[in-house]
Amino acid sequence: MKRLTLAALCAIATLQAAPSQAQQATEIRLTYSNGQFQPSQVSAPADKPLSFRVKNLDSKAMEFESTSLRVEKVVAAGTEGVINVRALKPGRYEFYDDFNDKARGALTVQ
Ligand SMILES: [Cu+2]
Repeated sequence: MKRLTLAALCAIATLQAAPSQAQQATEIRLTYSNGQFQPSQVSAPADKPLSFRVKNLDSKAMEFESTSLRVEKVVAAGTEGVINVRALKPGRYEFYDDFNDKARGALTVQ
């Protein structure tokens, strides 16, 4: 998502970050290279906060985004982004690179 919703989403992400860090978060490590997430399918336990660590190995920026997780974060080329997510109910949550239609993945929470 871009433009008007960006500020709102960023505010949500910031608010969620503080309580997540107090509890023990499940860490999910992803790399992004050649325009793809690796791995693209990940899983995590329900009812625990999560932290995605996304390492962008490509030479241009990507934006880790998920509508269902209500997060988005630009990760500059050659850097790592940390995205904190609230504790989740069981389900499937898709994520993608908002700058690249072909980069998609999913988180399964169970
Ligand atoms: Cu976006």
